[in-house]
Amino acid sequence: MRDRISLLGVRARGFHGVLPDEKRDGQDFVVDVVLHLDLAPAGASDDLERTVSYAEVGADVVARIEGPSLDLIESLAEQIAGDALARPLVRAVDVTVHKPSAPVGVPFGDVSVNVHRRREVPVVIALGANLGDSARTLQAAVDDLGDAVRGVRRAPFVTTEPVGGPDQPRYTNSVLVATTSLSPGELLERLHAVEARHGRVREVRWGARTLDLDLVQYGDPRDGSDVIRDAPELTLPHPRAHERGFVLQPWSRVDPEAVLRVGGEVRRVAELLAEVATDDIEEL
Ligand code: A4P
Ligand code: MG
Repeated sequence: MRDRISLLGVRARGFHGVLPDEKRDGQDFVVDVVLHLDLAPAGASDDLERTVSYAEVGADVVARIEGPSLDLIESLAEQIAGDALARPLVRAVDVTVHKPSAPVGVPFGDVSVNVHRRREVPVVIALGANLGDSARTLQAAVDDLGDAVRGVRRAPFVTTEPVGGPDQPRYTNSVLVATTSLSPGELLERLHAVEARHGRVREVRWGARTLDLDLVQYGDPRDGSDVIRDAPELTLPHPRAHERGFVLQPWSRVDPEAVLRVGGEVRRVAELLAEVATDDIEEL
């Protein structure tokens, strides 16, 4: 994510430090905050709701500087980073806390700490293949995702009857749940790169493929942090996941408590699964 909002040089008086006179007399702290988020939606719509208000971030910073006394500026930086990441849309943050009057004991220009923190977002990815050694390809694809995802849990492979498209072999499918610090667009790019590495070509829609990686859900519908997007290049949640046994069955196996937004409603995946045909699904 290359887009940023920088708020530099926020100054306030605080009582942070190890020494008793720092806690008693206080001193000025200066904070720089750089937020990493996708600014394109706000740029295209001119809508403040689609970005982060730097005024609110500034108020948060001052509240932390003036707030309860801490020993370390490391802790202050951590708290400010936590506040910034708690704001919707913020993917990552850089926080620098300067303490220009710190008791260093020698003449000095500035002392500061800088932390970089990224938000981890839960994601659900559906995997499918019906050409070549499908199970092997799916396992290799999970490995190839590398540092794009963390804490990966993968459902057991199942074989399924093809849904839609021309006559084609049975599919091997699975679903993985993980977290990512990438934006939805960046993650989709990585999925496409892994598909390409495994010889995926796009000729017939819903046609046979060596590998299909679909982003089913990004964020958590339970707390409303899931991304809802209606663009052809990336629709979220995946518009057909809720009606497909080959997604719902493995997903509910790897996460029995999973939920999916369907229209305006947040539904349990196990419940959606009960509404679709599953007799053609076989565990490998
Ligand atoms: N795209 C939009 N939203 C997304 C998203 N959430 N995740 C765009 C991934 N891609 C998304 O995808 C077409 C375009 O959709 C891409 O350019 C992407 O930017 P694709 O993978 O090239 O084509 P596709 O997979 O043939 O189309 P689609 O619409 O993703 O198909 P489905 O609905 O995923 O169905 N039967 C069984 N048993 N098992 C299967 O795995 N898979 C399909 C594909 C059909 N039948 C199947 C299975
Ligand atoms: Mg696809």
